[in-house]
Amino acid sequence: MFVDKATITVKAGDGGHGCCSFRREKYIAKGGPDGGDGGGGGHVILRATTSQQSLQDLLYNRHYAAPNGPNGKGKDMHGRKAPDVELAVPVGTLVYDRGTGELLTDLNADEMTFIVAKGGRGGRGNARFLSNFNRAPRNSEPGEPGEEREVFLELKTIADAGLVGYPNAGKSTLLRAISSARPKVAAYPFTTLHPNVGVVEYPDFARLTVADIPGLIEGAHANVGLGHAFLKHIERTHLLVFVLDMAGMDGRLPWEDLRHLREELELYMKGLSKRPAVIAANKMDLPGAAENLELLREELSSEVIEILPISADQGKLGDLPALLREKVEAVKDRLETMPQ
Ligand SMILES: Nc1nc2c(ncn2[C@@H]2O[C@H](COP(=O)(O)OP(=O)(O)OP(=O)(O)O)[C@@H](O)[C@H]2O)c(=O)[nH]1
Ligand SMILES: [Mg+2]
Repeated sequence: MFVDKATITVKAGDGGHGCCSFRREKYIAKGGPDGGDGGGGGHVILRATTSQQSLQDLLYNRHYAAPNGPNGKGKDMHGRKAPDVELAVPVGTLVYDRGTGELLTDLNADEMTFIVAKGGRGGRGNARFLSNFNRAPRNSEPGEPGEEREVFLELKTIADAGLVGYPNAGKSTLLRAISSARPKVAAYPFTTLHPNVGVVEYPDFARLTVADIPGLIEGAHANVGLGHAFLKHIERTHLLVFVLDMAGMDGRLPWEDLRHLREELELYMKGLSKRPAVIAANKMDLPGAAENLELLREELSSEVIEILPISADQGKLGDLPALLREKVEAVKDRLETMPQ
């Protein structure tokens, strides 16, 4: 099951209380204060990881609490800090405070962490209050309460490139061909029901992440089909890969598909269709595809966009993997040199 939204409550551990105690030993009169400090409460921490693709694990348990810190004891024994509770979430998880609606963080990199509920500090024991004016302090502090809040998590997938196309165009077949991801492939529309992210590995160990989302159809922005709910998963990709069925197997024409896809992207989010893009002209092994490729080139003659003829299910990808890398690196370079 793919889950991209979850609401959970998190409660960090309370700090332990400081202790009030005096040293008592034979032959030592007035031994002085020796009450230890309370230990800090555990934090609740969110950790982003590429090994999770969905927020599904958070669906079955909505409450997460970290343990309280132990109280301090006599003989200057301080409580040890309580262990933290860590929740793994997919990279690209946005964290909002449910109460205020404020965006708390965007966990957009692998291994990034965020303390979502801070553990309470332990209270000081009476040994800390010893002074020249007060040789026998009887005050000690209670521990601070741990933070508690309700947070809303939303996953917006982060990948270098996103595959965009009509159902059946061969997006998942392409992802299988270029990465070790294994999304389901079948000869009917809407085979893919949720986004998949695959990692493309190059001989020099460079890696590129590619997101495959369910097929888009006309009206997707208005929630027709499955597309809309998943458009947010390509919103944060650097490069769009339009996957077109060049053989027009489902009775459509590739350039019209492209036009509709761009319209849907633009209606969903202004400017999205203007992202750097390439066209993967798929199913070139089928009759009619070669003619359509010529026509597509003519249609797009006024545009600067690369069109790569491929046959994904035969593993004939031409220069596509290299081109994806080149384009993604170019976009990233540009972003890095852009003034903030
Ligand atoms: N002949 C031919 N068939 C292909 C090619 N690529 C994909 N197919 C077939 O097209 C059908 C659809 O492929 P999928 O990869 O499931 O398509 P998709 O775009 O992921 O479809 P949805 O998940 O439904 O949006 C499958 O039967 C594939 O075997 C190709 O290059 N040539
Ligand atoms: Mg698919």
